[in-house]
Amino acid sequence: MLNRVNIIVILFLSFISSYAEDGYRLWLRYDLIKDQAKLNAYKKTVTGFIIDGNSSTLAIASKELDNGLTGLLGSRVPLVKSVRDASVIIARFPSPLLKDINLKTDTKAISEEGYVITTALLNKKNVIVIAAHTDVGLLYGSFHFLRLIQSFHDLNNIDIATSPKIKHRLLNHWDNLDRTVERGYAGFSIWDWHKLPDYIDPRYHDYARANASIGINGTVLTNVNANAQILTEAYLRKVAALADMFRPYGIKVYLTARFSAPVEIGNLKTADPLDPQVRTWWKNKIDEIYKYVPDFGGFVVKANSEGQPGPQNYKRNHADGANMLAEALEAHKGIVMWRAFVYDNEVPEDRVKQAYNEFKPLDGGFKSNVLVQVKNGPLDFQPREPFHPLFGALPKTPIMMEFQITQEYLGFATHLVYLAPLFKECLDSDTYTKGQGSTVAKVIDGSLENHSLTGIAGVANIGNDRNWTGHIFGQANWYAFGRLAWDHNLTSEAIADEWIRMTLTNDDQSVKKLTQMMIASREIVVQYMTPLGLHHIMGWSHHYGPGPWIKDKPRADWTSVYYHQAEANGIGFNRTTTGSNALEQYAQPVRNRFETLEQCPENFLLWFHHVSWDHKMKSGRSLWDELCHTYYKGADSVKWMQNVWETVRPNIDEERFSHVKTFLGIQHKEAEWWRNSCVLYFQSFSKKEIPKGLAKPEKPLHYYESLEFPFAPGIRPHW
Ligand code: BDP
Repeated sequence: MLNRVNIIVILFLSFISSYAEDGYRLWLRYDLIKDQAKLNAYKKTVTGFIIDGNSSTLAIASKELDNGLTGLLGSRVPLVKSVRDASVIIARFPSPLLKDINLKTDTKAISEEGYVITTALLNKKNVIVIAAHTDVGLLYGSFHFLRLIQSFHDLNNIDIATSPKIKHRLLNHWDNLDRTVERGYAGFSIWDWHKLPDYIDPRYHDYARANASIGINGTVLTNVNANAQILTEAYLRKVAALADMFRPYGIKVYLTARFSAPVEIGNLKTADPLDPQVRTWWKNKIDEIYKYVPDFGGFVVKANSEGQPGPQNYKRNHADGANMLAEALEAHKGIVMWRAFVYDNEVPEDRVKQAYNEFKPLDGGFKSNVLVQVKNGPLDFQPREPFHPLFGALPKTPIMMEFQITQEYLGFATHLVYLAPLFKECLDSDTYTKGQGSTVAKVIDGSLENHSLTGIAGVANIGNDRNWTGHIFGQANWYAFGRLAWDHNLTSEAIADEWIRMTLTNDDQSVKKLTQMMIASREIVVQYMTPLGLHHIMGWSHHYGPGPWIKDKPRADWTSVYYHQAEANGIGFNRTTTGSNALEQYAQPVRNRFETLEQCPENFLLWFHHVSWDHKMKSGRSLWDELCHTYYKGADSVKWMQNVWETVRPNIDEERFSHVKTFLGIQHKEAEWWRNSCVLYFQSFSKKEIPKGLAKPEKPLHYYESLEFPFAPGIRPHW
């Protein structure tokens, strides 16, 4: 029998589902489960929940469970007052609600943010217990519990105990105060600085929910190319409003510190980190920040890189700069994330070597609340790079990872590229710095060198587009970053499976096909953009589209010809002992593996070697033929992705189906554009025919070279 409450719920649900499927709800959709058997099973197990405590964090958990369970199960799952009426118990250890329950898990094994989700017997009845040491742990556990139902997990005998492997799991927004986003392709910044602090956009809550659901616990609000204005009183009030809003979700705010702020907003004549007045200025400024934001997380700093000011302007080093800020932050338990993305115009050295050269001598010289933030690869977020040689090379310094979620070099927001395989490739790389098994993951989770201060950052792909990330599948990259930040042992496949089930469909066949497509998508983009170890051959400045012909710019290492070195005899950057010897920065046997042409994996060939066009590849083809075949294979594979997408049509709503379909069309067009441009351009050196069976590009090289995109999104503004 339908009672009144249920009728209202049903009306409400049909109202919700009549909303356009514009992607706004991300993976937190909570639509009614269509599989009747599953629905019945969950309805039987989940009849009412109880939460012990009443903090604002628990209020969020309660609301999420209420909305989520009601949506998924189609009728209200009440928040009950007595444990006798509850089938799901959410409580902090040692709660009175848990006193008669024998938990299977040793609660000591769970860290502050961790949680358990387990089944237990209470009064001869099976109950599900979500338990943690903190309210935030319970919030994370509640999201996980909802995820189990969203992705059709069996709740009988469930027994999960999980804690994050990395302490600081942050998004880095490259957002400017005028709301443009550097390298952002999903609209403008979601931070509406003008209306803050008074107007709190409801969207901030949804942003926080999404982050909390995957365990992200910090957000750096501002661009690494920093503006000192953010440190003025007017802006600190705005930052405080955001921090207050995010706090119950377990999210701390961080800012980027412009090194020259004491001069720009403090009226000092210098920003020299050893100058007592400068040190006092920063100390006072930091004390002031903590008055507004008592749990302020700390600073990210880009210094002496790409024109940004830094300690080297005063003949000091990176440690001098970082330590000055760290000293003032220490009293408040704040941290400094000092970026290692540095390269110097004056140094005529292979750019990929410069960060290591500058930071290696500083190991042991940083204060204990400093992390050195290192990009996954030594160049700059290319479709494929080897791992950065700094991982494992600074044993006395906590090193944190910086991944780029926004697709600056991966087709912007219109290309479907699932990034978990790229992230995993780096995390799973063995640095051998302490013998076999010294993976990058172990460097950044602190286990290799026993560091307790650990961190990971992802450059956000979020903007004010209705679907947050521009491409529906861009959401998967935000999701995957958070999941891997929590547990880098998860596989790319498992994360894709979860995301698809929560976001798109629970149809097993479709999930399987989409997982395959997502996993393949990373290699496909490498094939049609930068195969066989090519890198940095994109369009000038905006980085949109191919630009292997880029040369004669103010800096050689901002051009493409510097990196591919194509000439009549061959192509590739020699980084072996006979070349720039960048390989000397890696430990053995990594170095040897890359050093010899025979052993070097072909997907890194042109990263490390300059190779003759006639070089025989493993396939038996010449390098030239292989290069062409790979470009064509990549572009053709996008057609395969389009076909896969067509096959799942019956299980996807019309609106998101056609969004993705249209974007795949753009991706295919652009993949062919990349292929044609690169093959024709490199042919002008190799002077060889495009192999038989591969269709000739429809336009001549000069056509592709003539294309201009003055208004491509994401361009850096003037700082
Ligand atoms: C490069 C971007 C540039 C960023 C820089 C950085 O093109 O906009 O400022 O990285 O990470 O990839 O600082």
